[in-house]
Amino acid sequence: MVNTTSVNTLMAALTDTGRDSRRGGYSRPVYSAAELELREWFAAEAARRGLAVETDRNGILWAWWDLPGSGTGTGPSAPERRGALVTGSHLDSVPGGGAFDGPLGVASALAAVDILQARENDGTLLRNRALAVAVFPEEEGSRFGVACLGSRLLAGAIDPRKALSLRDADGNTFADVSRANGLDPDLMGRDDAALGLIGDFVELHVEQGRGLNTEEFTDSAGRGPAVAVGGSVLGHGRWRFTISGQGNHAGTTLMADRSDPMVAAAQLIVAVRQTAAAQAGARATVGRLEPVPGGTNVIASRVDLWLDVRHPDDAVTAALVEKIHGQAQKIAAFEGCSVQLTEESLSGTVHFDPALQRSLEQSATRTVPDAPVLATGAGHDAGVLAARVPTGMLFVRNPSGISHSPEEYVEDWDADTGVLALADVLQDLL
Ligand code: HGY
Ligand code: MN
Ligand code: MN
Repeated sequence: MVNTTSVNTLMAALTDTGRDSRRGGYSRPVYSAAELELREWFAAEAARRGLAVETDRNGILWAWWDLPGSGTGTGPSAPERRGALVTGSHLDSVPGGGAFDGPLGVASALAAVDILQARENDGTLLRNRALAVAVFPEEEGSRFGVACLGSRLLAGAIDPRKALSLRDADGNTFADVSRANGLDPDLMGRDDAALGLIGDFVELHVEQGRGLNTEEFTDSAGRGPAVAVGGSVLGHGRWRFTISGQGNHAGTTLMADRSDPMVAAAQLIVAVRQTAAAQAGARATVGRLEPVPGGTNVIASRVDLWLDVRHPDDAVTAALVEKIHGQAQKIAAFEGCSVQLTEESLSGTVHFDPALQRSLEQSATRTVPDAPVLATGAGHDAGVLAARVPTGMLFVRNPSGISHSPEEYVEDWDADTGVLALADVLQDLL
């Protein structure tokens, strides 16, 4: 009899991996020692459940629960795997991120497999298809700058040459780092064989926002549904502004003689906030700014800053970026600087497969009767894969709604409820 393991027990095993003492929270960039340690944890937990663990040519981990009596021929070509049900998420994090963004979906998938294997053993589950738990690399884009890099490569949503030439802060290319982790860059990119195996993809994820905690869903005691079904993923993009001025000495350069890109950057960041605040539903953020050379007694010669803009309407996102670019040009000119804009990634708003969403609503509400359907402002691999296969999401309540921060949190009982809902969703789809 498979003994089921609580998702909280599985998550507890990750508590010390990739802790960031300077930022707080966790820093687990793709292919860092911390993320590789989590990959090993996942492979060991999957093997303990008798799942066949494989790494595909894009570095995506697949743990296969094959149909009974399936041929031993594993690998993506195994015919019995066609139309499989796939669940999972990511293990990499943002710098100083929370414990749940990504790992909760992976740990919940493993805990749901325990429940489903117990149901198959006692005859209450008869499966018509294989199940796989997938782990996608570089979902956060924290090391190489493009979010959902693994699922974009799989789906053909990024030119592999662009992906492979991306560099991390130390100048390592994604090609070199992939090669150092056993992949062949020449084989990376759209993988129709692997995609052809996916019948449906369902991702469980910590809720990033307070949708489940609004008055609409919570009672006077603050109790509310632990789970929501995903309806859509907000379109989002990332742009890099390079503002160039005149590097100089902080002590010998009079204020009137300066072309200081840091001053231009500061004004631009305020303009970004004002422009987005004036547009209903828009989000625009500058979370990363890198002055060159970055000395205390040095007027910067250049400042790179990254803009993250999101809105339900892709045309509004484009118009916001255009407006902000115009503001940047004016501000830079006034400061005697120049500015260059580079689009680094862009994804349109995604609405999940309606039939799969209805199935998730029916199944999830067995465990969580009042589970609402919520949009998410965060990007996900499920959002990228939606262009190629039917995908859906479940969100688990996060009391504060805070994410991409050490304060991200999920109550144990909500996490357990999320697993039960996921198990029911997967069972009905199997
Ligand atoms: O940026 C995002 O929305 C996601 O967490 N990668
Ligand atoms: Mn995530
Ligand atoms: Mn995230």
